[in-house]
Amino acid sequence: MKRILLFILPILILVALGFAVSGVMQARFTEDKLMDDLKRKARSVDEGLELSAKYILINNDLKQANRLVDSFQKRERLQGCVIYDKDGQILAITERFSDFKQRERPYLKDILSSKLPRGALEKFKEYSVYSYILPVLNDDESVLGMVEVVYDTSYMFTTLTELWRKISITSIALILLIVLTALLIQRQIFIIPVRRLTQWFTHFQRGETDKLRPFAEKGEFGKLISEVEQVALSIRVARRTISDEANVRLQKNELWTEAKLKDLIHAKLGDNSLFVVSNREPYMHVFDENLGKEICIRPASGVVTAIHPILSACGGTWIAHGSGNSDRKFVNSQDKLGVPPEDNRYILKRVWLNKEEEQGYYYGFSNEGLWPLCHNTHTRPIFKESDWRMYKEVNQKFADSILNELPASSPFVFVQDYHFTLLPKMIKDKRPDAKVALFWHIPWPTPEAFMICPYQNEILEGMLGCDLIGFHVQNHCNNFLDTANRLLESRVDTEKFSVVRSGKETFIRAFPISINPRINDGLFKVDPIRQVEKLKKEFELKDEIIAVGVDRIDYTKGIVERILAIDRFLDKYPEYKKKFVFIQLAAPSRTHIKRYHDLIGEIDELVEKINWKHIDGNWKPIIYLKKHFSQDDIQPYYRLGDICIVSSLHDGMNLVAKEYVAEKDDLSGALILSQFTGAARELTDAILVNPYSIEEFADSIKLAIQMPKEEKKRRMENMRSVIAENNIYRWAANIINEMVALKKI
Ligand code: ADQ
Repeated sequence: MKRILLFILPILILVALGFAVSGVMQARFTEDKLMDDLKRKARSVDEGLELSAKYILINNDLKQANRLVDSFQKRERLQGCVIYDKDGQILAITERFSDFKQRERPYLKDILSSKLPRGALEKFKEYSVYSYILPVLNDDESVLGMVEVVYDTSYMFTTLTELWRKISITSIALILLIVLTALLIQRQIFIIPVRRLTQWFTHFQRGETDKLRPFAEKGEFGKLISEVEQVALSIRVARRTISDEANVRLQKNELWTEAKLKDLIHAKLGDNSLFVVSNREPYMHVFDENLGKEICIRPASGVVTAIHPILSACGGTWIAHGSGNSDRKFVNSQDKLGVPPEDNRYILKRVWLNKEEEQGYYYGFSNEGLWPLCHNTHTRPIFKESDWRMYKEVNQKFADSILNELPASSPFVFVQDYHFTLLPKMIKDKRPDAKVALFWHIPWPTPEAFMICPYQNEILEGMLGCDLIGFHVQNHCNNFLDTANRLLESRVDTEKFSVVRSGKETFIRAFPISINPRINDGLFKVDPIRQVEKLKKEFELKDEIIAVGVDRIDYTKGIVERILAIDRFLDKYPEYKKKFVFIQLAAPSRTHIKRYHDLIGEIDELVEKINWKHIDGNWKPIIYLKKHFSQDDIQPYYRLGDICIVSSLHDGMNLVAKEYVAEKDDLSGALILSQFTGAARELTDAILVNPYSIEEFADSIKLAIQMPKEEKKRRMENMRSVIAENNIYRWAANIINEMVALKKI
């Protein structure tokens, strides 16, 4: 619009100026001409009256004089006639000008003495009139009197107004015509070709066109098209080369790395890049009150921790809720931005939710309903009809946003978690060719537990829109198959591990999620040993045994049980007083939900109480750091920790356990791990505990402290090789391989 205005406005101004100048000139000319006509007319009428006036004045014929002046009264428009005697006294006057009798008219004397006629404009009432006075001379050249004709000039102004009206109408019509023509020309020579080029490039990007050339065009635009053609060609060649090289490298049997995953994606998915959708976004822009400016943070979320390295490696588009209070400031017109901000590796598309949507879909149905439903923590799920309605609406909103992005041929959509159970079906209904996978990051409950959900059928049907559903562990897969078998009219194939419903088959597989163990490859931003020393100094630590816990504040993470176990440990083994310190890093989350709000208060109080109970001089057993840390800031705590405590009451996987192990490259340290985490199935060398059994938990802390160095080393080595082998790249590769294999079934 701005550009069109820039194009049209100068033309408009010039045309309008042209019309204004020529209009003024034409009006002037017309006005002069009309005035001239009037003067001539007045003079000739007056001269025509001269003889009659002479006769009247010589004979002093008042009757004739009045007849003459009265004849003007009948004329249309304001016209009049006055006959004066030789002293300048009025003998007869047209009635409508009788006011002249009262007027002082000093110039009459001048006319009588000079014997010269006089024509001038005069004011009469509200009118402007033209008066022409002619002296009437006798044969001996003596003055007999005067005769005056008066003409109203207002018709001149009417004529001029009419003229201006015509000039304006013509100008406006011409201006409109010029603007229209300019717009048509601009559309023809600029907008249409640009639109065609944009369409061609969009299709090319989506892999929908095989045409090598956008279209033929000459001149400057032709040069632009040729440049676009070159870029497209380079992209085509690069894609092909990468895909060939990728196939070669994939044959090698090495550990899964970022590069290898990249190769796999290029080889198996080709140009069809990955579309990931999750509720939590990988980067949030928030206003930092202390710094007084916007900052970009990585949220504390297992999903983000896991998926970010994959998209960093392979590119693609991540669609997520833009929940940062400054998020809108950092997106383009399509609500997209390149991330990481300092090194754009993939596209983040933010979906906006209003308060009502966020409350109903996220806090309500997802986190007060589905989250407790899927975790055995004895927290009662809350299902509200209004929350469910919002949940459905938001799923549809995300579906629309994704469908907008999908390329023409076989895209791969990878949906994350319990926030989007309805999304797979919504996508499949519109794009049956799309391959849709859902990864369920939390546990799947037994059919009996799931059955209490009032919307069980819609949820299962939505999920079964997928080609593949992944869970962390086989047990969750089994629970899901049982649930589908019991609650839906479907066929469960226990050999293929799939659910068939209405002719559509969904495969169920276990893919234990992991982390990117690159964190121990020496690429630290800050020297880790110096960081550890800094922490020791900050917390005035000397040779104490340090245990750490790193969690979102969530009732499933067993933070309360952990603190109770520490209390019991110190009661039971008082010799460790002043020799043991537990540091808990805790990121508040979902604080608008009462259960979470209450939990924050409960933990605050408990920490206070236990510290007060055991405090001795400068020593207290628990250092509680309630805030969100960056990944770089968490690493030194893992290094500092002789022990890491993960005590979830129920957890899909738990990445903190894996992060701790990955960080311990000196093979020191011991992991105390709840047996109710998915991670416990893989990290069998951890000290496994039942967090509900405070006694056993307390003893496991002692066991971790007293474990011989060699034993710790052996266990840590085993756990590290599990994580190195089963890293996040293998996890993603397994899912992609499975999807590609499914295509061929
Ligand atoms: P979460 O329940 O979020 O994820 P988890 O696996 O424990 O869980 O990962 C939490 C992540 O947040 C870790 O990367 C951790 O470093 C980070 N974090 C923890 N405390 C933090 C703090 N104070 N500041 C900043 N970051 C912090 C869900 C499931 C899990 C599953 C993951 C991945 O509940 O079972 O393992 O998804 O699938």
